This record gives sequence, C-alpha cells and structure tokens, in this order.
Amino acid sequence: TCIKTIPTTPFEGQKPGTSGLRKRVKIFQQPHYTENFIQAILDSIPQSEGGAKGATLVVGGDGRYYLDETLQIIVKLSAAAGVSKLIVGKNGIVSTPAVSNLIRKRKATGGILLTASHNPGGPDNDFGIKYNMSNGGPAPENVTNQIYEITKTIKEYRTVDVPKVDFSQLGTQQVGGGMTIEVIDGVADYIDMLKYIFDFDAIKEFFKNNKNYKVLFDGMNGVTGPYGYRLFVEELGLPESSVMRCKPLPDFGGAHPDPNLTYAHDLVERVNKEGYDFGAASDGDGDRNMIIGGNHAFVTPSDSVAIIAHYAKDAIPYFKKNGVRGLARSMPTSLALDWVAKKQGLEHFEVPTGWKFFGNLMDAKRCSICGEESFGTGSDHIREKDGVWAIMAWISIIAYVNKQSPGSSVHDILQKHYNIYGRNFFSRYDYEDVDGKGADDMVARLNDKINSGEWVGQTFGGFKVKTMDNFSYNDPIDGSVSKHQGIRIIFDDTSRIVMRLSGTGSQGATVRLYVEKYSDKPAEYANDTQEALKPLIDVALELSLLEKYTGRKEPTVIT
Ligand code: VG1
Ligand code: CO
Repeated sequence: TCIKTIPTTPFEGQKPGTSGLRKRVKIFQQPHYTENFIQAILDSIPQSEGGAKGATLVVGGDGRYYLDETLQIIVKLSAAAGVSKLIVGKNGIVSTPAVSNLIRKRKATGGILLTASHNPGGPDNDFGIKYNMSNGGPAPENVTNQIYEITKTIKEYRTVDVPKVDFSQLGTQQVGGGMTIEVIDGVADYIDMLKYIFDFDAIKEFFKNNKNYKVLFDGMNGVTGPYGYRLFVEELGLPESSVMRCKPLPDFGGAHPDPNLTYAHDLVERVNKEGYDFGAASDGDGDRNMIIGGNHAFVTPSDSVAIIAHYAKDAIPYFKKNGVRGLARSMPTSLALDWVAKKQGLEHFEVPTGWKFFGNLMDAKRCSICGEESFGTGSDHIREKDGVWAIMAWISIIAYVNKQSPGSSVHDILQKHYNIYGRNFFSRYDYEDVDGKGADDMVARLNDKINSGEWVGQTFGGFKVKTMDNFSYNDPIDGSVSKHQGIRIIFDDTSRIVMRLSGTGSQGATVRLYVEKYSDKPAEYANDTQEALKPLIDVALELSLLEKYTGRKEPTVIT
C-alpha cells in the first residue's frame, strides 16, 4: 500500500483543554479538521514512549455521533504512521476507565479516546478526542502542548487508502501497511478488573441477606449501560428493575449525560418515588459517578472520596492487599478528604482540576485514592476516574457497614462520617456560555486584588480573609509547574471561595464558582447545603462582581 501525503492548513483552536479537544461535531466535520488533529497526536507520541511507528494503540469511545467517521480516519492515519496494532472496542465502544485499564493490561503505547464525556452528543452537539499515555492516563501538559504546537503549523498529513473497516465483529484483521486491528469486547476485561478489586461474594451475600434492598443504576444512555447491565444483572444477579437507560445512543437520547441532581433527575425521581435504597449514575464516557440514597440522601463527590478513603482498607480487598499510600484531591474539591488523610497519617495532595495531575503521584506510589468535586472518583487501579468503580466501592461500603450495624442507609453512613470528621458543606455554581471577555475581565480584576493584597485581613459577611491567591501547582514528581489554576479566597475558619474558568466547554466561557464551609457542630450536620452556604455565596457574588461582569443573576446549574 502506498502512503499518500495530503496538503492541509492549520485550524485555529485545536488546543486540548482540561480533558482533550472538545468541539461541536460540525467543527470536527470540516474537511481535514479531524485528520489534522489525529496527525498531531501521532506525531506527538513521545519517543520515550516509543513513538507512533510500531506502536500499539487502544481506541475507544462513548458511542456518540461522529465516532464511526473518526474511527476510519484513525485507521488510515495510523496505518500511514507505521502503527503496528490498533485494539478497538466492538463498534468502537469502550468506556474511558476501560480504555485506561486496557492500555495498562495490554502494555499498549497509548490510547485514543473518542468522547466529549458528559457534554451532550448528536449532530448539533459535541465530539471530542483525547490521547492517553502508556500508564493509561491523560497525556500530561508537555504532550498536549506539543499536539497544539503541531496543529498550529501543520502543512500535510499522511494517509493510506484502505477499505472501510467493520468494527462490529470480534476478532483480528489486517489492513494495508501491515497494521493489525483487533476488535475486542470492551466490557469483559473491565469486569475482570472489578472482580480483582472487589469482593463479589461479600456483595452477593449482602443482597442475599437483604432481599428488600433496592438498587437503581442509570446508564444515562451513555457508554456504561452495557457495563452496568453485565455487572448488576448478570454478575450480581439483581433484577432487571435495577438498571435503566442502559443502551448507548449516539445522542444519549437527547439527554445531557452528566450525573448530577439536575441532569440525572429521572433517576433521582425514581429513587425517591419508588423507594429505592441506593441510586447511582455514570456519565457519557463512564468516568463520572453520582451516588444517592433513599429519602433524598445525596453524597457530594467531595464527601464520597473521603468516605471511600475512610473505609477502603476494611471494605475493599484491593486496598486490604495493597494498603492506602496517600490521598489526593483537585484544588476546588472540599477538604473532607484532608481530614481523613490526617487521621490516618497519610500524605495528601492538592492538584489542579483535571485527572492528568493524579497520574504522576500514582505512578510514584504516593497516591492510592483521589477525587474531584465534579463527580470524579478513582484510585490507582487505573489512571482515569472511574464511575462504575466508585459505585462498586459504595456498594462494598454499604455491605461492610451493614455487617456491623444492620439497616444502615446511605444517609446513616453520611451522618456517621460527619460525626467523626465534621462536615464540609460544599456547592458549585456554574454559569455556562457567558461572554468570554466579561469572564476574563472578572478574573483579571480578582488577580489585581491578589496582587494588591487589599482584601487580606478584611472581613466580609462575617468571614475574615486569611489568604488569597491564584493556585499554582508544583508537581513533586517531575518538577513541572502549572500556574493560574484558579482564584482562591481562603478564610480564617477554613471556609473557601474558588473561582475558575472551565477548560472543557465547546461554546463561550463557563465560570465555575465553588464555595465551602466547615462545621464541627453536630446540630448542624443535617442542615441543607444551600442554606448553610448562603452567607458565603453572597460574599462570593459581592467580591467577584459576577453579575456585573457576566450579566447573570442565576447560575445555569448548581451541584
Ligand atoms: C471539568 C471538571 C473537572 C474534570 C473535567 C473532565 O473540567 O471541572 O473536574 O476533570 O471536567 O471531566 P472544567 O475545566 O470544565 O472545569 V470529564 O468527565 O469531562 O472527562
Ligand atoms: Co466523563
């Protein structure tokens, strides 16, 4: 087969964000747009990882619209680049955590993930492409910067003419240029991984002894449907009524596949109306999770990772065996995890938003469990956050706690945790699709306040400012420095206001405002989050002049 060189010109804005390149499908559909980006990825695979020539790459996506076209492009450009093997999920479908697992298990060079995660899909919505390294984790900034640099100057890409590849049949096939394509069942290896981590027998035993305990898993028509079905129905033997929306759809059935109280309201409603004891959902690509309990119990992601860390060694065999080495959270995530780390005498880290910063700590064996406030929870079993893993961790905890004190609900587990550590009330306000200039000006003004230091020592609404900065992270493993990761206003009583701009949006700017307040007064533990945080939110709006800069009175989403 002969390699064809196709002339092309750069497209603006092919800069990978918090988690890969995410744009409207229509943008990806422009002639050469997707090819340019794939070529830039192939050319950026570091020589220290072996480069593209001779590489084995895992390829998978969440099934969203434009997956099929992109798969064919990847085949052609990879064959031209001398890639020796592509391992692809059946129909191209593999969840993000399952890709991470496959890269590690198959000792691949890396992986290409075709997803825009929780962003809506379909012809008028989003598509995305992300590269992961041989450790199974998202490419670090030096690689994503390299990809971006190449896209700015690209003049040609290389392709080979090969017939359209059929990804609907399992098995191995050869394409031109001596490349092998192996189509695999993207679910099987992942279930094996879960069996290695969790005690399936103990969980089955719990369900056997608690016949009335009802679970509801919501696949949100994203990639985790087949995983959830196989796990809950086929492996754990729960009834079909334990799962919903388990068929991956290219447009997620028109829904926004983001597991939070707003977008997963179908699940929330059913759990509360139909008397389920435990409800859980995952996002489009399967790396996020939401955990709820009966009677409106809601586990904030910040509490979730803390609670998992608290019980890990007792409730989950993987941690019983390997121990828990250290804990980490993203900067905006609440301090609940820190209290657990202190109590257990573990190292703990605060990293910028986005999963790529946890990988180095895990590779260096300094972090075992980590999480983000944005419904991301995970551990060093792979290098992505892992929705179904988090759900299994919670079911393991419920089984464990119920052995000690039968009848313990999700609500009880939360209250028990607060009684040990105190409660960090936490909420995030998102202002989506605001004017970019207004958002930038607002951040610039806050940076001025940091530089002048004029708010430090002052009291606003009863909260005294202790420090104010723009978060900067020094990676303790590779020494790299990531600056401007978000404005932090930290108060005397450990309360915090954090503000940053999203790096995953595909349209306009999204302002994220995070507020957090600690309480160690048991009488307050059952309080409503929004009520508890109201005074601090008022301070945040007053200090940031958010309404003036964005024109928004109300956030688009509150989580
Ligand atoms: C958001 C979240 C961040 C998460 C990222 C990717 O980023 O805040 O915590 O890691 O999405 O999640 P940003 O830059 O928009 O705030 V996913 O499930 O989209 O891979
Ligand atoms: Co996701």
